[in-house]
Amino acid sequence: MLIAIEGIDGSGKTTQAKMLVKWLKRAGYKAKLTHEPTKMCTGKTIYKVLHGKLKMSKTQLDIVYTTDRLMHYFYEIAPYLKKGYVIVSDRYKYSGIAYGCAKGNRKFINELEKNVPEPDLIIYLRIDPRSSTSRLKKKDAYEKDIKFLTKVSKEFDRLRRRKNMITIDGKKPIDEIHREIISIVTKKLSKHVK
Ligand code: ATM
Repeated sequence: MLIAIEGIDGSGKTTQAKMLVKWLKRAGYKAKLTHEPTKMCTGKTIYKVLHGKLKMSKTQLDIVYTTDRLMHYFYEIAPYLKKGYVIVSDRYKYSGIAYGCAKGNRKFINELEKNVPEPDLIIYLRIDPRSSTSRLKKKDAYEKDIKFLTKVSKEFDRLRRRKNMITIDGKKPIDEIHREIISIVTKKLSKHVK
């Protein structure tokens, strides 16, 4: 089963993804934590752009994000799904769609992402951009821009209507969010047929 944890920067995704994997392992599941952008050559290229070390147009960058996602899926996700792992991905396809659409590439992004495999469950940690940016220590190209994060947030809100996406209030205490996630994941695992 593939679980994606999504949200804007500073929404608590990484903390919750780590806590969930720890809990899954303790509960006896084979579990693996992954992240996008990846550590593969495509992910490294993305971070070079985000840190101003490489120049690329928005469209070129979106193509690299989707390529990175496909590399992620085929090398780091699919082989483990076959072995019965629960994969928890800190960002996945819906980060691509929300950030890409917020940059104004809506039609192009939707076309690019059309054939990227769907996660079984998406947990969206919803938080307002002012609260999230105040949590961030290091700022990169997008994180500096509250206006941009507000657009991304609206795009995530638009995606919330999807039936496999569950929204959690990202301002709640860490442990309370963790308990909510466990309850959602437990229900999903009990219904999940490999
Ligand atoms: P992290 O903050 O999770 O390291 O991700 C780096 C950035 O990549 C993040 N925004 N900032 N800053 C979100 C952005 N991103 C996209 O724009 N499209 C994508 O497909 C993904 C996976 C991330």
